Amino acid sequence: MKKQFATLVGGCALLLSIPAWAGERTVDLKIDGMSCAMCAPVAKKALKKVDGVTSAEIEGDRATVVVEEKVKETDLVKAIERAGFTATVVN
Ligand SMILES: [Cu+2]
Repeated sequence: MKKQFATLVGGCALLLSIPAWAGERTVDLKIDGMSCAMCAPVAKKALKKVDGVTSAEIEGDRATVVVEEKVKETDLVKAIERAGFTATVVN
């Protein structure tokens, strides 16, 4: 019985890690100006610093950012620009 409960909790944690739950949405950005391997972590850090950003993943020149409802696309673009890159919203 105890073991079953643990499995259930584990399952819930997994569900919560899926971005598309209430009050949040995913914003895809195309980032220009990332010229070396160190750029992606810098851009990722900049995105994560924005208030209301739940997660930011960068792959190639694309960033997938999970944000709370209050976050505007322009907030993300500005954060990227402050970090020295340019960003365009893809979706
Ligand atoms: Cu770089």
